[in-house]
Amino acid sequence: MKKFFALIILAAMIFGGGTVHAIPIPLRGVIEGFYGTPWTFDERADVIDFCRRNNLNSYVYAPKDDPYHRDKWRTPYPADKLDELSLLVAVAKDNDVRFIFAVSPGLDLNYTGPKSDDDFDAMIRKLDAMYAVGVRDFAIFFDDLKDDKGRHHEDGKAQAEFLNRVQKNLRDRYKDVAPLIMVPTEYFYDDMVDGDKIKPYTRDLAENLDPRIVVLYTGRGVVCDGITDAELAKVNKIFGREVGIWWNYPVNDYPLTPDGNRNVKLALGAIEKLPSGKMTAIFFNPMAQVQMSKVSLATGAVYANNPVTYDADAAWNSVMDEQFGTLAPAMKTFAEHSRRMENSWAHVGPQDAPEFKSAAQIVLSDARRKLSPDFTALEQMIDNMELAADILLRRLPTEYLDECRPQLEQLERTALADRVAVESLRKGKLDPRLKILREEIAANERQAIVSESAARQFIDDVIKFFDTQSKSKRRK
Ligand code: 14T
Repeated sequence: MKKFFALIILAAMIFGGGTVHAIPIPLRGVIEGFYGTPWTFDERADVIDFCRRNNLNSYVYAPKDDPYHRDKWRTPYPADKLDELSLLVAVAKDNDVRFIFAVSPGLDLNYTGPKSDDDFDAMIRKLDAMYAVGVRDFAIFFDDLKDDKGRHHEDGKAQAEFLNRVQKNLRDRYKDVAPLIMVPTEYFYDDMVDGDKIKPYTRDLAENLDPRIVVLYTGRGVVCDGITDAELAKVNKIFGREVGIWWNYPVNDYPLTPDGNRNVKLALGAIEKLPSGKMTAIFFNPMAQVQMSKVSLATGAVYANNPVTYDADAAWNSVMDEQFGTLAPAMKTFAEHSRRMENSWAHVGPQDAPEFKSAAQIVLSDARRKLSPDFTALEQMIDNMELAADILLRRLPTEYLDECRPQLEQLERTALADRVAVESLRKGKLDPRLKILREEIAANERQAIVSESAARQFIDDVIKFFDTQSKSKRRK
């Protein structure tokens, strides 16, 4: 059946002069769902306006470190905070963007026992206060409830019954609330199954959850390298409905090295490798850095408005041109070195500077075989990096520069060291400045990471090349 529709669409594209009606994902937008300092009012209002301009229709309010969202979820917002939220709800309404209000009660929610009715009432009071200021979309999240042993203690049936009860209470009293949205405790596929068996929590949740409630999941892993249509279909089958996606790109709230800080690498690539088939919702989890998030969010908007025709590279190029105008060429060079998010468990985003990487590998393998390498392509790219960093440091508007100065300075240092690395290879002798430059880069890596597998890697590779050379000479 799916194949049949794909064929019809393909035929329409070929015979219909390339025009096919876009089928936007019904709920599409940004989820402020990251750990760390929440966005300010102005940043949120700016993002909501950005949503309207990019035909994204939802903003999900779920900042992990708003105490009233998670840690102290029962506590009503104090008057000043509620005022601010109500103003934001009005901004969303003016922009035709749904303001989806989320609560994360899982840390200490009582599903059963003497306190369970009190907790249910606390949740309803919390949501009612938001209804009163104009919110019509609600979400309840149960993610990240694992203890230090990596285990959780949630009961899927109890959770489903709690959510069903909330949903029923709201629908009975208000005719204009949208279906509830939820995130399970086992929110990525590999955590829902054990081999080919569905784990008890997920099975119980899926069996008991009101079919109208929207379920979000993040893919195979928490932060993973894409979702295929087949993978999505498996999760749809588990939950007996069309699920939605919580997409963890460009979010950068996790460290990339064991001792590393959060928010140090900017995810400036296109959204990619997402399904083209039907889904009910997609929400992109952004970075703390709002302006920098807009690159990938804008490509996400192109995707969400027409998943079938989405071309990640084309979208990325036109978004860059649109957002940066005359600075677009420089910004593209910078962004090419800052796209991939990778650590032991997170793997997402287009590879950093693949052309640099392959040019560097060719140069090094020539050097190892004692051929004289052609440095032209590599040097051209190094020049571009330095020029881009220089232009952007001088010309980017402050609100942008405030979010990427450390990374641009790191790009500049990396380009400088790359140049000394090339010079060393050309002379067949390691320039002693290279190790000093590498130290300088390393000293800044807790603040800024760029191109760690491409332009930054080249420095290590060249130093290693000379180290092994001098070792083998000594042996002779
Ligand atoms: F709800 C989920 F879909 C989800 O993604 N939850 C969090 C999210 O708030 C966070 O921004 C995101 C990226 O770090 O991943 C989830 O949080 C985690 C999960 C982990 F397994 C953070 C660190 C982890 F090790």
